[in-house]
Amino acid sequence: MLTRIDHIGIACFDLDKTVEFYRATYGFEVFHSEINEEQGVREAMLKINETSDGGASYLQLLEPIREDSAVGKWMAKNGEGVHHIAFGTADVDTDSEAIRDKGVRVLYEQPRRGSMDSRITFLHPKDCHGVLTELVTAADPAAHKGEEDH
Ligand code: CMX
Ligand code: CO
Repeated sequence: MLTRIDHIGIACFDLDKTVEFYRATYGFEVFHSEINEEQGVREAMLKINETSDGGASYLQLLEPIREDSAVGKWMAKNGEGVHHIAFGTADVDTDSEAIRDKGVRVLYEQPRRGSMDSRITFLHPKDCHGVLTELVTAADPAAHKGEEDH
């Protein structure tokens, strides 16, 4: 069951400047940052609020580290902006299979590693009314108390 908005993924040209904008304008601080080589991004997670399912909602700021990455390709066409939304679930495997059975293209055969050791998959935007949609199962939240990996 999808129980929260886990994050909104926002593509940016300069992660440090964008982090500073969110800090100076809204007071949001970086909760976690990392480089995800497989996804081709440098990213910062800004925690906005805890949620009633024991998880949290974040903004995920994304700077591409390769032009041919998903975010790099998207930015070449669209510039900066909202790239995807992500719903949180306790069981990404079951939920993504159920959604696949409804005829929506799930992009990965098996969920892959996402931010903070979460497990993630994506639904094709063309099957979701133009919205690239991610499903996320968080790792044990106690394992990531706002540390910086990189
Ligand atoms: N939102 C909405 N539509 C999108 C989109 C997005 N983020 N990305 C691509 N599209 C649309 C394109 O506009 C294009 O539409 P048209 O044919 O009408 O022009 C169509 O989808 C195909 O796009 P493309 O530019 O040819 O790109 P690809 O098909 O090579 O890749 C996708 C699209 C969704 C398969 C790819 O971006 C992907 O695999 N995404 C999942 C991984 C990802 O996004 N990782 C980064 C985030 C990591 C994280 O969240 O942790
Ligand atoms: Co994401």
